[in-house]
Amino acid sequence: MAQSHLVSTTSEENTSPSEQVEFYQRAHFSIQQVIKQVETFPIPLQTELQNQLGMLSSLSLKLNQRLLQIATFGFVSRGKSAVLNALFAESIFPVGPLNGETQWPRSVRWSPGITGPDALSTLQIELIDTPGLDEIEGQGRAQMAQEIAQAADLILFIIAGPPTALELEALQDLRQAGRPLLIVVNKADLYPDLDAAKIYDRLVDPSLQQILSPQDILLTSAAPAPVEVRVEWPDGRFTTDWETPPANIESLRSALLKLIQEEGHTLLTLNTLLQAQSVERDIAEHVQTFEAQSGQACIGQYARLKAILIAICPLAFLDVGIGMLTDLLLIGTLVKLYHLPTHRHQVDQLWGQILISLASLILVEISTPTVWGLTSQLSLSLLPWLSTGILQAGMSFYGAKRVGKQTQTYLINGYPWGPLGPSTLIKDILKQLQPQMVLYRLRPEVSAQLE
Ligand SMILES: Nc1nc2c(ncn2[C@@H]2O[C@H](COP(=O)(O)OP(=O)(O)OP(=O)(O)O)[C@@H](O)[C@H]2O)c(=O)[nH]1
Ligand SMILES: [Mg+2]
Repeated sequence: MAQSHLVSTTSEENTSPSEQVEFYQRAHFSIQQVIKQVETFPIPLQTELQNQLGMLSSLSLKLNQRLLQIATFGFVSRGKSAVLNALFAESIFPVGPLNGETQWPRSVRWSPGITGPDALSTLQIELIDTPGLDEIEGQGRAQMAQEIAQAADLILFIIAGPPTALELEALQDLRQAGRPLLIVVNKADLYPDLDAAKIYDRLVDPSLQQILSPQDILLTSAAPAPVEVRVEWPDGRFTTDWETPPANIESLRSALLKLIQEEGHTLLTLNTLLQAQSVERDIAEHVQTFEAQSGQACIGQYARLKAILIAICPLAFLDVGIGMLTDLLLIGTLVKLYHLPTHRHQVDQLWGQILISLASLILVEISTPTVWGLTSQLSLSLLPWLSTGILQAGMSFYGAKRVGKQTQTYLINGYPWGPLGPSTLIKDILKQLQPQMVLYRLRPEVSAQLE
């Protein structure tokens, strides 16, 4: 059944294979570029960034292997492990009635047994079983489950019956993190009256209804409870017996395969880039802290130099030239100091800052005759020269400080925004999303992570 469903949806592929390959290559190149860049940093800074380098390497490996990670997420005893076992049609993960049966995350490769030139055959799929979110003894374990869910490309949010208030809260958190998810309503055998529309109505928060559609809510019975059956014997006797019905997981299986088929590549690339973006921000913050003192000293030196040169230079047009030159030198020195690349976007913004700094200087130059007039009326011979000098010096000092501060900010914030930076690629992927995609509904949340 899943097979025929897949065949019918292949033609609806949302991004062309060449676009998918292009995004992969760009994402891969983007991560490699940062790794190479960090290797040019001073050795003590490189040592500080070992964790970040490790994360970038594993992201690069994940992309190379085309490894799509799907994690279960939910409170204890909802049947997270049972659902995965039913997908595998094998008892791989421990299942039990006691809360906290799963103590550590475990992952297993899943091949749904479908071949063909599509996403399902080019992607490797890993299913990850996690401990319950409300693991009583293990705050740490619940935290671990959160981290895994954040790193996964797709989440199966498993509930049993109607969602509780706490489950709705956890869903909200996932929404804010921009995680794509399917809601699996397990133990459906115990709730015969329940359907997807009823669960959808329980998502009282409109923002949750925005990211989910009733099709993303799937009812399953991964390990149905035994049912009592009446057995009629040839001699006319009736006895009762207990029978365990087979798992009913087909709706989840086909929805999952359809999603992987249509959006698997995009899910993998987008999520890898989101993680790479956060690692790059972290790197930029480390660089800033590492160079904080030198950066301040450098800005101070250039600001003083600019102020002195402009104060003693008698010619107005030379003042403007000196102002521009020192601002440019300051930017150049900061760029070298921070070892971070500059991009067109940042350069344009910095030109804006330099122009503001020059404009304020020109304003002082223009107002000079007025100051001279006033002070000479007061017959103070040296005062005109002194007062304009101080005014120009102050303005130049302040202007250079501003240019320096803005350069620091643009270098740090602009780091993931290079032409091949993860933020730029994420923006490009968001533009390609089609309205029928699950990811399309998450655009506001993903965009919020770009800011
Ligand atoms: N009736 C019914 N029981 C189920 C179903 N799925 C799982 N169970 C039972 O629910 C209990 C918990 O299942 P698990 O798969 O261990 O649940 P879990 O969410 O992995 O639990 P933890 O690992 O403790 O967080 C077990 O006793 C299962 O037999 C189902 O579809 N119907
Ligand atoms: Mg479990």
